[in-house]
Amino acid sequence: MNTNRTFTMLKPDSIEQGNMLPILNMIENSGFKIIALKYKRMNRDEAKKFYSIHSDKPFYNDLVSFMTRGPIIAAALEKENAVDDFRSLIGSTDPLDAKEGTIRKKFAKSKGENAVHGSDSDENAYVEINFHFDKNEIFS
Ligand code: IDP
Ligand code: MG
Repeated sequence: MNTNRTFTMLKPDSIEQGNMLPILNMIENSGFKIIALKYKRMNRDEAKKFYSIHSDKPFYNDLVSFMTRGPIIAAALEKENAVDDFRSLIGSTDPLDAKEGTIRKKFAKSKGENAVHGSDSDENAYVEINFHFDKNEIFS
């Protein structure tokens, strides 16, 4: 298991509000190397599969609709301690709880539309990177 990688998505709200480049800047300025990058729109099946762990949650349908309403940026990131450091950079799920200086504090409008995704474990980072990227699309 590679512990130096994580996966992120800039969610549709970030793209709609013109925050794509400021967020990518924050990510690079925090020491993450972008080793794969894709601008794409997920279809409903992809979004349902990506978030299948939440399929029993009350917000699942809204989450799938939100994540498919427009394009996202998907990226694989490399840095020592990538998963934990990236979770620190993005802040709490609910921007009201997110610390000053975090991406969600700065850009997220609500707990649902919260600007970015970040993997929660090395295992999930591996699964999520492979969900969105072929091996030959990763430049490490
Ligand atoms: P995380 O993105 O901080 O890891 P998770 O609990 O894994 O948070 O939830 C995945 C995503 O589902 C969140 O980023 C958010 O978009 C959405 N979500 C989580 N909890 C709620 C909620 O209580 N209401 C609405 N949307 C939620
Ligand atoms: Mg999560």
